[in-house]
Amino acid sequence: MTKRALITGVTGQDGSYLAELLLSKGYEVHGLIRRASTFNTHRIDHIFQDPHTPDRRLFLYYGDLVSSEQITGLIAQVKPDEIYHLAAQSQVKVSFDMPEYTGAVTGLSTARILEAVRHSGVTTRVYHAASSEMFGSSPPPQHEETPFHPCNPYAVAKLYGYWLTSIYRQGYHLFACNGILFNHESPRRGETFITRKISRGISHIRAGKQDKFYVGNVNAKRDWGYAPEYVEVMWQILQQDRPDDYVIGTGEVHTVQEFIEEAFGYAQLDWRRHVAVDPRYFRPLETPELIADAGKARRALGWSPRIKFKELVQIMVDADLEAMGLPSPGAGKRILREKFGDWHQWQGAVQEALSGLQREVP
Ligand code: NDP
Ligand code: GDR
Repeated sequence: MTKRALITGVTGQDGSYLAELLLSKGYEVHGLIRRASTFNTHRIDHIFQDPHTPDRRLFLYYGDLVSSEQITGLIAQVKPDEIYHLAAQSQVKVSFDMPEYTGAVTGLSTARILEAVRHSGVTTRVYHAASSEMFGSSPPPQHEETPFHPCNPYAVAKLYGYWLTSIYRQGYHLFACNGILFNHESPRRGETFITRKISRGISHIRAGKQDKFYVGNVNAKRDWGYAPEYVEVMWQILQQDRPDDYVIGTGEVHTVQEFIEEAFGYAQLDWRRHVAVDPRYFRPLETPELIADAGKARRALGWSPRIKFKELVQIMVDADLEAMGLPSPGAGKRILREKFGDWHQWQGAVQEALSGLQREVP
């Protein structure tokens, strides 16, 4: 039997990789996308299938998670075996500017999904994209039992979704799980997050389009991993016999400053000439240090990351240089080829599965 998955946030970094992974596993994938006046499907254009294609396995629907009008009907109609709830206003800095909106999307959307599942009578497994940001100022390393001390409106909204997921699991016996994922990055990372801002900035500097860019707090410490490996574990979490929550991260910590130095060094540029601090990027309150203790995922799921900090930097810098039409040092591409067989792991599988199908935007 073909399994059916519903992904919210399918146009985002994680949603696009997850859609590829599930298609390569033979799933029928249903994705919710926001209507925009410009195209917002660039991360999934390569897997898009024309609605007239027979036997297609990717279906896209317009819907916005600020309201439940679309999601309730969609769950009843699609009857997914698995729901991956990834959609969110995911920018921490923006959550200080838009705390109410962030609560409505990032927090309340989880209530809308869980309620829709509960009332639909559909037996489905639910993955909620929780976040390491929920740990906030709790000292590292952080694991499943670490107390939560969130430092921003985004983290508070995620915490609401986290607890609801736990409550619906216990109270209504839903197969509902929280993935407490630490920062994960890739060439598809949104351009305003710091890692991509750095790798993209380097490619613009190398192309002569820009001489300098500005950053905020360079002392913050983060545990950065490679996004395709993190969507793989989302899938694993929903394949277990029992629903549970898992911390996912590399266990390796670096400052933003170290990311800058590593990336510029790799591109053979002097960061001092091109990077400056602008307080406008400071946050009213910072999450100081996040380091995952992913021991439970290692023991229960057999999961451990294959890509660590330096490799991640090389992958991202290579990708942005090449996207700009420039030669790259090439170590990042080599790492992916050696560890995953291609630019990223599922490209071959997806292309084969979808070969011959027309590519268009919806
Ligand atoms: P992105 O910001 O790349 O993607 C967010 C997705 O949510 C996009 O598809 C976006 O659509 C969609 N979305 C936003 N608002 C709405 C809305 N109102 N209605 C419908 N869809 C909406 O995030 P990531 O892929 O990086 O992260 C996936 C999830 O995991 C998020 O919930 C994030 O908070 C969480 N997370 C991410 C981590 C990371 O390091 N990446 C770590 C821990 C948790 P559009 O394309 O139109 O903007
Ligand atoms: P984060 O990611 O807030 O950890 O949330 P981000 O890349 O935005 O910031 C990481 C750290 O870098 C510092 N920083 C800057 N950040 C941005 N965006 N831009 C800058 O110019 C800059 N300069 C310094 C930040 O202050 C911060 O300390 C990400 C998101 O994906 C969330 O959705 C997810 O839940 C968490 O990771 C885990």
